[in-house]
Amino acid sequence: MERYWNEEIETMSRDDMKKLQDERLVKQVKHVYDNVKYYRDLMDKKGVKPEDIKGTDDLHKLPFLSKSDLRDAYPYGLLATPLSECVRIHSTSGTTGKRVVAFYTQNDIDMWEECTARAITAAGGTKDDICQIAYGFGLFTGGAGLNGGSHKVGCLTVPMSSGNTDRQITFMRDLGATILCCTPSYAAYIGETLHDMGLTPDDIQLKAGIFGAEPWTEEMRRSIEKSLGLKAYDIYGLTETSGPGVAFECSEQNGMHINEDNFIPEIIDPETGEVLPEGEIGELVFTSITKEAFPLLRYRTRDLCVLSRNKCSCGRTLIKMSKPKGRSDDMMIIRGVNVFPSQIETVLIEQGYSPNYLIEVDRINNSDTLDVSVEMNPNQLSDKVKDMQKQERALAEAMKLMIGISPKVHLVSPKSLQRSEGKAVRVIDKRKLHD
Ligand code: DLL
Repeated sequence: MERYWNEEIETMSRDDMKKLQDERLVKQVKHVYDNVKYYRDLMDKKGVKPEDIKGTDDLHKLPFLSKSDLRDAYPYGLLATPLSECVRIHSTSGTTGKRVVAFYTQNDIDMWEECTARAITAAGGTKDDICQIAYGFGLFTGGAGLNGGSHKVGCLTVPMSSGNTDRQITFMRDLGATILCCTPSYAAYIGETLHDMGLTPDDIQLKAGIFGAEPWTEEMRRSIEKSLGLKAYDIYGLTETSGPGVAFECSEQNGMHINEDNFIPEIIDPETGEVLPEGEIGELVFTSITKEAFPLLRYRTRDLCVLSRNKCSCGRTLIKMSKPKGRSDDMMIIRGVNVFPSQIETVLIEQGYSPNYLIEVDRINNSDTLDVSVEMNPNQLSDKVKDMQKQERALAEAMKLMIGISPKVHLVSPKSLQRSEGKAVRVIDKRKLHD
């Protein structure tokens, strides 16, 4: 039997949900216009007044907001409530420029934890579960977000944070953790470590994993499910919209339900900004209709995915988003061809290789180069150079079929590539250094 955290919302009819969204959007636009000068200026520039927004059908009239706006407005420029109403901040890692700082009132935290409680429940979590949280705690939203949801559901919560993998496994065994929350790349690493310790999934009690914060493929899902003996559920979110729990997977494990009572999704053409019909791939845009301190209207996530209202076997009526294919800015354009790291990951796991790989892109003599280092599993090692070269060629051929161009594949020794305890770094694009 499917369990819901908030059955009324999660199974609400489309008409009722639209009505709720309409009301909340109108209120939110007014809140933002009245309290945030940055937005007021953007809306005035576009000639839109709060009265022009009567419901979700008018959403397209509002201006977009992008990461560069968040940077321009850093740190307080988009705050919509007095600072004295805020109780917490979280922040992005800021690897590509200035950090983004997001603010939360207590109501914002409650809404966010409600969303992660829905995700934990959809993964089968109840108050009888022991939930080990191995996302990072701190400015990153992963640890705090799942921690709060786990408390709400009433699970015994183990706030491990990431890292110290041997200790993760010891605790998991000693306490009998049943749910693991971390990034998929860290889950894969925990699975590998379990195996290296001479243990099997039968030695642990995990039944579900809630994995997100980075792109991962179906092949990776199956590999983790096998190595840890659990069912792996995807979870999506971003700091700007509160954190994990904007969308979550259910028992169908086929796309993530968006918490539409809080976040209205749109898919747009990333080039033109035109809103695309349901079913088409494009950039995901969110409008947060309940956030108080840091509400974002039509925020461009840069994540590419597809929305679907197809009936879901779990009974939830919340719209679903497909697994993001990666950020539009993760897409590599190599010799004019669009390549996503996820395509390479799919081929690797399908061909029986480990999910430990590193993609390096460079430009040599005006031509783009693509090198993929792939870790072998111990059983793939060979003393014969010829054998190794044959394996490399076969893998390069399989990748060419998938991506359309030929990479140079380098098989490297087991355990020679760096493992990830958070978000894995899969691509080094050296072309950027020359620009
Ligand atoms: O990664 C929040 C989060 C924490 C989500 C824990 C899920 C679990 P940021 O660090 O701001 O926030 O990064 C947000 O990560 O725009 C996506 O590109 C990517 N991302 C997040 N979840 C997924 C997912 C957190 N399930 C950015 N699949 C987003 C693919 C994801 N990409």
